[in-house]
Amino acid sequence: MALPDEAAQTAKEGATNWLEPFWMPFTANRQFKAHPRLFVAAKDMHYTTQDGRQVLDGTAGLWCVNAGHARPRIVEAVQAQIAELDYAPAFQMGHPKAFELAARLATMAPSDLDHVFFTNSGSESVDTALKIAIAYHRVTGAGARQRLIGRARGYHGVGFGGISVGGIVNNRKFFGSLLNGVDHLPHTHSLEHMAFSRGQPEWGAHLADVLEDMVALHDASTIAAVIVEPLAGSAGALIPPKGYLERLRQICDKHGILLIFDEVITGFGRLGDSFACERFGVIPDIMTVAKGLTSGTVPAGAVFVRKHIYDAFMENAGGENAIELFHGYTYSGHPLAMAAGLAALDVYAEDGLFERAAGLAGHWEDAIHSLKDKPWVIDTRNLGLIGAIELEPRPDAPTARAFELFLRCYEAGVLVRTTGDIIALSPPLIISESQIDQIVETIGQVLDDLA
Ligand code: PXG
Repeated sequence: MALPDEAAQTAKEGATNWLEPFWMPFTANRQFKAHPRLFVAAKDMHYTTQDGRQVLDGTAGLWCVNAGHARPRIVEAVQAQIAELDYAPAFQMGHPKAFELAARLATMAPSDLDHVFFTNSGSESVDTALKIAIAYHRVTGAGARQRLIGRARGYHGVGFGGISVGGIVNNRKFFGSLLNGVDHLPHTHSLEHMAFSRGQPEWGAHLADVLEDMVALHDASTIAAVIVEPLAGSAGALIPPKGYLERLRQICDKHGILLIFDEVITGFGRLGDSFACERFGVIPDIMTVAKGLTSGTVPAGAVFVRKHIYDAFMENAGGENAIELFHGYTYSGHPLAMAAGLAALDVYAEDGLFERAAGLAGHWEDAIHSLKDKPWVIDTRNLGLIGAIELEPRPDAPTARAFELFLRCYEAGVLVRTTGDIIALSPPLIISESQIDQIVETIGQVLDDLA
């Protein structure tokens, strides 16, 4: 691939490959650098590749560009913000847009999830939520509650807290002993019991009862919180069984355990409501978001807490000048992120994008399940504007078949995401029915001649 002029000027003397210095995240670096795939522009539903091709975005970037690419309102808000107030100190000082966005988010979230702590990513949101949960018990006199419970196949980002409660083996096994005192619930996915379910599977609510076994083993007085994704995204779109989240909520209530929903993927309309907790009618004590908060435009995340949690910190911290929570980031509530977040919420509301996602869900479901009888397909599943197609792995090479499909779809002009042998789809909420059909037809054609 030709070296762009600018990169040529800055490339190190003698560098054989200008792509070499960037150590890419969660990427097969050697494969990529031998066969680069570069996007140079994006607008609405499409990326433009470096060689000038249009690629339909079937994944909203990485599950984040919910409003579609380069929406003028968001672009202009960020441009204006950097000229007006580029940065303001985040500790002991503030700027109006952080308060304004927190207030809008609090109004948008159900129940009394009405206080918002800003971060810069989903990983930071998760580690913040775990720390708030443990500290909450300490400030309310239950400091022995330190144990955290996650779930197998859970993804909660890449901080040490997040990988400790997470349950994706490759994300954990290289990184030492992780946090102490963490247990994992079983995941809820079973091809035997739920293959080809439309929407929420009927089977699996009883798996929440394993939490009772953990309480019996450790005693509730040692357990701070349970964290789950309402719908597990990264593991390949594992849809929660009917009644499962309700049961988790009941058991947590019974034992004074905080329930954390990680809504980094499910927040901001992905399932047709503002948040998954609203859709499922199950309210967590703490909720993490990122991605769609700014429609992917500026890195940002947030943690919502219910009123009693915030109040506990305010009431137990000592005198008025005492800091209530020793936690925060240089860029908590960064002006560019706040401007982007406010503009994204405007676009979501004005274009009715959450309702649009809900309205498209039926067509999306039919489209995803139309791939049921294609070669190698062992499951199709969906909820809201999330879909997954699970492939039979090649016996000698797990993940290879799905990766090849990903490459071929990209060549055919459609961006999909694969995890293991699962194709995960999550388009921007502005997608049209014919674009949904294009995604599914492309995948179908690729499957037809995939070995
Ligand atoms: N929690 C959840 C539920 C996530 O999905 C994170 C936390 C971490 O967010 P940050 O912003 O730190 O990356 C995530 C991120 C994929 C994929 O294709 C998923 C994520 C990120 C990148 C790729 O499955 N989820």
